[in-house]
Amino acid sequence: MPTSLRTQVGIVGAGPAGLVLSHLLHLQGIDSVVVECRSRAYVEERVRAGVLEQGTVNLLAEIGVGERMKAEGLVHYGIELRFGGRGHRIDFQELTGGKGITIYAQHEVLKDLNNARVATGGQVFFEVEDVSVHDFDGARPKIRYRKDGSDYELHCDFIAGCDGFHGICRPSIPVGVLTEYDRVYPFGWLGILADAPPSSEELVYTYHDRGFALLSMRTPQISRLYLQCNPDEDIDAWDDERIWQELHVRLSSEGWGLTEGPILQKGITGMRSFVVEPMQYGRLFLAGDSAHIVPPTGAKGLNLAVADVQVLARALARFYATGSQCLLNKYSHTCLRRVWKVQRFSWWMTSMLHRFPDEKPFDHRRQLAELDYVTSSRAAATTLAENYVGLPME
Ligand code: RFL
Ligand code: PHB
Repeated sequence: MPTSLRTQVGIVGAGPAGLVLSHLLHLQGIDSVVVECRSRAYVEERVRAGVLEQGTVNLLAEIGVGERMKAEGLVHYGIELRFGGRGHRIDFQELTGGKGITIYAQHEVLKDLNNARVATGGQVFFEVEDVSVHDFDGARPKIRYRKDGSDYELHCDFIAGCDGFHGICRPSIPVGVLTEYDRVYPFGWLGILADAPPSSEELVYTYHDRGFALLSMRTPQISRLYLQCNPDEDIDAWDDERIWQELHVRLSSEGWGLTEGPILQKGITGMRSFVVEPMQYGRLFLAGDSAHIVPPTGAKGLNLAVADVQVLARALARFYATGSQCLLNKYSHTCLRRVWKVQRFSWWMTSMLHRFPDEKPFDHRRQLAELDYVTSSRAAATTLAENYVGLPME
């Protein structure tokens, strides 16, 4: 017989969505348990996103996990778009009435969240196995899992599926309920983390004949760089010398140089756009990457995950305060309006900045015209800026 446990909200996954949700609920006096299949060390070291929208920064500060982010995060008020060997700055501050973004690694956010959950008595169970979700079409859903060789059954009022794109929550919803919208791009990103001071103060998005390249960073000492590559590229075919050589070529600009350093980590990521509708079935709510994926060109995945759980936490708080399911019933609709706008932006940035294997000379000229337009028209630059710093919540 499994050991029976009880909580109000059972959360699958301790990524940004799961941990922010758990902390938001705690602050409203709502009890939750998070179950995570990986170890705490793995989650806190996995290199992923780095760009936080102003709204994400504000939320993290409001919920009391912003201290290190405020001290160590790098605040940027613009990005550079580079093409034809020349850079063009998009000035966020001027175009959005003073807004900016903060560079602070996703795994640092997760460390801060885990520390806050531990300090406030939060229950986050790492390295659990065989997680499954049950009975969410009725009023008494359950999460079953194994931990340290023992079986558990967690009884809850609601389940939050925050278990990412490859999680088990979305596939547990009966066939025919969800509609999937999907686009897979014919390229990937080869990403490196390098022990080298960033060669530019702001992020540089480059469109080059040989493909897209991005210069980003984590700290004043550590650079994060990406190259467009084939989706099935073999990472072993890219030794450090080849990576730096390609970065030099694609990022080159007159009077500018790229500083090299030891490569600390490298990997290849596929690129896709994906949405399921609705983001809810019965008492199971999907949030973050379990419900949608964006290609990283717009730097939106983490921010969208945080936006979803803000909506969900507010809806759950209303339910526990008043018994009203009104906001819970609107959860999917509320999130999806914003999700689709962010999908559009991420698709647009991706389409504008990458070389496509099947493109015609017409497409290439059109992309260059688009870049020229975005960097020379205030109206066009404003649409990029207001999406990049983050659209309003509702
Ligand atoms: P996560 O972070 O994938 O967390 C899901 C968690 O669930 C766990 N899990 C399970 N736990 C229990 N049982 C199971 N059966 C489970 N299956 C899975 C997983 O171990 C994991 O800990 O999803 P979440 O919380 O929705 O957060 C989404 C973000 O992580 C993601 O969107 C971003 O990293 C995307 N992203 C970026 N987003 C940004 O906002 N700004 C960026 O600059 C940015 N850059 C990026 C990115 C993603 C990248 N990669 C590697 C995909 C750059 C890259 C290269
Ligand atoms: C990153 O720093 O990892 C990063 C920055 C901007 C993006 C994607 C990733 O668009």
